[in-house]
Amino acid sequence: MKIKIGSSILELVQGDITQQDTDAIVNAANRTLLGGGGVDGAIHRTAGPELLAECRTLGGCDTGDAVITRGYKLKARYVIHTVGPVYRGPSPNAERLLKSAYQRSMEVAMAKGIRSVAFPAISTGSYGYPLKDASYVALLTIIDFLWNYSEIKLVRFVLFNQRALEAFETSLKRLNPAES
Ligand code: AR6
Repeated sequence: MKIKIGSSILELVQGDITQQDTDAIVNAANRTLLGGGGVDGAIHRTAGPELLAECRTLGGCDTGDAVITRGYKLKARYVIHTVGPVYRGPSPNAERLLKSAYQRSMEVAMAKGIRSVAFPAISTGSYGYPLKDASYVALLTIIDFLWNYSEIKLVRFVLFNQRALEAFETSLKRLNPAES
């Protein structure tokens, strides 16, 4: 599924974030930035040990913030590492922090002159954020950003399985009823 937001494209695909050829891919990291499982583990494995070496120099990242490194052996030139909230039940704070993770990632991308970014579904794996709610917050934040800033021409959500893809498709239809 693909929609236009101003002069930019927002796309939902099923796939593996490590294989994306966008200028940057986003990592669902933790505050240490020293690696982990899920997307984080897969990105570090594909990028190679130089990525961890660069991450060690950064001194961590707060929840809801984002930092950028090179992509090393990845197809993407850059990795934007962001930290989503650990989900402990519905709360305005969890929603605010998830929104912030997407927004800060886009700001960091824009500051580097990046034109295309691929995102995973931040916080929906080990951090336990329900896909239905997380997908809505993710899409609302990105759509809002793309309406306000047109420098980033492509945002691709790369969903790991059919269930995640369907959750994002349902949320996108809710946000953009003309598209079905
Ligand atoms: N490509 C795209 N999506 C993926 C991939 C992949 N290769 N692998 C998993 N997913 P998670 P979080 C999906 O746990 O919830 C790490 O240990 C997965 O199905 O990677 O933000 C970090 O170090 C899920 O929908 O990230 C942190 O400690 C989504 O990506 C913690 O996990 C996010 O799952 C962060 O947890």
